[in-house]
Amino acid sequence: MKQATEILRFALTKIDDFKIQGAARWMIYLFVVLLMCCIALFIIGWIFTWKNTGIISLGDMSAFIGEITSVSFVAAIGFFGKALVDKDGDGIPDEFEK
Ligand SMILES: [Ca+2]
Repeated sequence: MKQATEILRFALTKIDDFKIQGAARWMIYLFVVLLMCCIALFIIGWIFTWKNTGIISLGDMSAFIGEITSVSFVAAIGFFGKALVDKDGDGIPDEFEK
């Protein structure tokens, strides 16, 4: 758990390096937190099911891996990555200024 908080802290300091403020920044924070919570919940649920039933659900894990490597998921990550770029430093992501 301590390692997870270190990773989260590192990710947040990396986001801090970008010149982006206001609602867009909080939207990205919210997205990252919600995404990490969903992934953690799935993994916790998967382990809980494994412990209680003794059955390793490879189908569920395979579907999960398929989902997080899917085109739409990667596109969403790419979109939020582009939303962090603010080269002129006015607080509005350059992608939204177009
Ligand atoms: Ca800008």
